[in-house]
Amino acid sequence: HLGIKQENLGSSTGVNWLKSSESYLYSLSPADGQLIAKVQLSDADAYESIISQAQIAFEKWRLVPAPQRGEIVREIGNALREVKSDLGKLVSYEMGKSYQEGLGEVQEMIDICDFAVGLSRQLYGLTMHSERPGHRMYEQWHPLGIVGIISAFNFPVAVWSWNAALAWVCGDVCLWKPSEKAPLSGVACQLIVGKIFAKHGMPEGISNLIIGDYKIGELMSHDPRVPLVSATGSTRMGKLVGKAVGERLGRSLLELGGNNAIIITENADLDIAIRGALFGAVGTAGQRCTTTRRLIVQENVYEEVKSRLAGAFSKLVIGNPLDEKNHVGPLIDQDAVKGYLTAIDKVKAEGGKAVVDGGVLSGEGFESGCYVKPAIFEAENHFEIVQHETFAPILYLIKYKTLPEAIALQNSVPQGLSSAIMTMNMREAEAFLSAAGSDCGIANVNIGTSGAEIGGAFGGEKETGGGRESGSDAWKAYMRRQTNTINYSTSLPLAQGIKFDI
Ligand code: UN1
Repeated sequence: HLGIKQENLGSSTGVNWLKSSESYLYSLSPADGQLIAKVQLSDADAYESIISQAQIAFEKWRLVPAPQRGEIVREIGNALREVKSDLGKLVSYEMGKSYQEGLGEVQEMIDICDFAVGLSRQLYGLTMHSERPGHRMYEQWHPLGIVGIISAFNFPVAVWSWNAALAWVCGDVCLWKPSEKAPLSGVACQLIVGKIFAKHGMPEGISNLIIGDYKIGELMSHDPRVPLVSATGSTRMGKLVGKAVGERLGRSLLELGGNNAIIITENADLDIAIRGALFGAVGTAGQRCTTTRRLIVQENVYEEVKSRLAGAFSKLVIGNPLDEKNHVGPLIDQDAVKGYLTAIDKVKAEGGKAVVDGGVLSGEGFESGCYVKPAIFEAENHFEIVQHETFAPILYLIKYKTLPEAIALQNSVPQGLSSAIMTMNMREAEAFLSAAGSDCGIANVNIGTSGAEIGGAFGGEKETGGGRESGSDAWKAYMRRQTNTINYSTSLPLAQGIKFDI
């Protein structure tokens, strides 16, 4: 139903599919281990032809009035509504998240399109009062150019759309390198949007897809023709991108690893706390950058939280993500399973105690070897493995006595993406949200760490990279600001009262 055919399994500039190298990327489903398709990898030549198409497209697209650009994004949102279940299913099959979460991911895409449509009439600049008589000052926001988007397997389509929908209404054109682990989802999206731009007679190259490995990421990062590179993925990758883009003084927008904690105080509504922690820890099989990795629990409720959570984990049904009776699907691949097993060995070696032990599932339905048991360990925050983001469903339980201690533990990791406190006590909640509270880009009260809505700015501090995508005023990263001073008087006074007469 998504129109994916043999001839469009590769890179493209809109509806024009490029034939490039004879190397392929194999898209394997972690759900059943089957090969879904092989997708043609692009090389440096294909990259060059895409960049020239994108440059030509930008010349035209930047002059289309922003509300008209918004109208096209509205149609993209409507097209996504039509294919929600098919695209949700493809995402679920290709990367292994539950079908419900696949649908949720497509809903995020629809939501950001709606947001972008409204934004297309609200790309506001300020006006200022000039200190000089007969002068007017204002600022305006202009399109930036080609936006490079590097996305990760865990949200293979939504994170691209957060960037692309905003970039398009801002008048930019996009060059998207989807995750090597989910290229088909990328192809499906390019087919959906390519047709809509073509229907409006817009040039090829407003939406570009480039299927490739890290070398394509390197080309983009070093390329001054790409003024903004927005990258989502590991801290290791983000440091490389940030360094390369920084060297040419380009802009990067980085959304990297998280090590997100929920503080559960003795004043928490434990029903909500347990449910929030459960979905936070095992949703997307622990492969969200917002996944709850640490639970910092007050000592008076620690034992109760521990036993209730263990009870909840025992009810989790693990299996094929397309079967809606299952709560938890597979990890993305065998490497991820290795990472999960290594983390479990490490936490045990450092003195962690299993509350719910892990393990790899085998037998019927688990042939891909990617299904693992969500696990809980009692641990200490300073353990090396606890400081590290393992992209798997492993939850660390940490005990605390006082709230300042809990906040210090929450902040004592290199990452700073998402955080939450579970409490019915207003003083505790406000202390957590204060300047001396959570140091993360996202701080919640009485909800978990994951599942952010698109209306807020999304991203985090420290090793999370500092970028903000999606809602609020994140659009400003996709435009260049210009300050304009206009003299409508008959003289030429200088600013700061400087006299310069001859
Ligand atoms: C990610 O894991 O990279 O807040 C994005 C959430 C989702 C997005 C996660 N809305 O969990």
